[in-house]
Amino acid sequence: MTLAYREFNFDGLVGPTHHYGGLAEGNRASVGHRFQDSHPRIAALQGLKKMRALAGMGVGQAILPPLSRPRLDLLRRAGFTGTDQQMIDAALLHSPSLLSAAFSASGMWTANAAMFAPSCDSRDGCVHITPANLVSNLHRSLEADETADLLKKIFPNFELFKHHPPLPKTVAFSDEGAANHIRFFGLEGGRGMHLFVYGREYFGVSPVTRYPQRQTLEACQAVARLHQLPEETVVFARQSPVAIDAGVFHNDVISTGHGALFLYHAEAFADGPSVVDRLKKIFEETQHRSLCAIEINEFSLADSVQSYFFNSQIVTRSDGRTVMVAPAESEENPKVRSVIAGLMKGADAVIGDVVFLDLRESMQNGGGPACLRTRVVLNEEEQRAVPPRVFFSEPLFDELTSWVERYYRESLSLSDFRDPALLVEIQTALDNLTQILELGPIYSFQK
Ligand code: SUG
Repeated sequence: MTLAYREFNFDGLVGPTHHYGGLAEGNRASVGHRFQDSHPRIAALQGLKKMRALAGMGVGQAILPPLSRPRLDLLRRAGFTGTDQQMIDAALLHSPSLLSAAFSASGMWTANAAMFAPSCDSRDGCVHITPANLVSNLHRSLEADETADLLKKIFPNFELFKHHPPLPKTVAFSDEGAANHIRFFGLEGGRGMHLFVYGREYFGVSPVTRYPQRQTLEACQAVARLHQLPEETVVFARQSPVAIDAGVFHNDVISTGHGALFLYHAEAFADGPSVVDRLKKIFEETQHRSLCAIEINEFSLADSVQSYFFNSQIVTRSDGRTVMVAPAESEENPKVRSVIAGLMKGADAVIGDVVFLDLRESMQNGGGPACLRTRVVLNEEEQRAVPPRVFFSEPLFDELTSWVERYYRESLSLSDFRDPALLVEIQTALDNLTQILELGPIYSFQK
């Protein structure tokens, strides 16, 4: 008997310190917007509107609160001394990027928060959760332990949810979470199959790239083992080094999947044809139907990175149609727009409808629609074990919108981090948020 399973998008609520630090090497948007003014209020509202659009389609939608920032412990551990104010002033002067890292709101891209395996996939019938260690970037590495604690609050029944610690924090296990993972399935609630994508092999020879290869094969293998995924349901694939050097820092910038649909760029993988053959074969063997794998070669890697086409969310709307939720940048690129039109054409159209969303504040840091969410497949019992207020509703949307409008600044630049009023605003806002979400104290300053 198959239990009723449902996929939820857990979106990261954009935090009040959203800014452009230029912190992520190899992520063109991040580097290109370094130290430009950001707009945290608009950023958070854009994210909330996306959640509302998805929920309005009948898609499972939930929220993960932002992590607490600033992390002044980073400054102290890096040798700055004195009061908080003195450390911030000195860091702004001597190491603005370190200051930016301490204030980074990068936890908003929850596709990188963790990898999840649904209970219908794992051998022990539990949901498995491994927070990403994110060791490739200083600002993101700060997220791992906080995310691990947060996920224990959101998925608190340890019989149902198996929380693994982040993988050992070393380059050998460099792990960026679900951004390099796609779960395919033939039947909702049935056992799915898994594509894990890596850039580098720690114990093997890897091609040299100019930009960092953020995910290792060893990390992918460890997660597949920890999550008790049967070997016959797993494929590991190497990202193309050419793609990495074109700014494809995660696989979700160059391929995507939903159910039995797989869209991938012709230059996504080091050995594309063999990856696709393996996926098709395993899909057929495990799901007893064929994978609809569509290679996109009508636009370049550069167009992929500029438009974030592959970072669209593909979802099933309540009327049964497959909908692509794409960033506005995809509509603005004529080649990409025409590919989308092609996917929607004819009797065998794989996309039934497209919705373009303005997520520019996040996009300017390299975070599109799919980066802002992590997919969690839960059965009814598991859903009941999650604090109910984190599930999206219209009243929650209204409350969070007023909350953002009340506490978030219209714009932020790095020098604003010197303002002592900002720290008070952030703590008051986050404290208030935990009340709205009825989560109890989750931040260290509340304990
Ligand atoms: O890790 N940007 C993030 C964007 C993450 C996108 N996620 C997915 N593709 N799933 C990153 O590169 C920029 C922060 C700054 O520069 O201020 C940043 O961390």
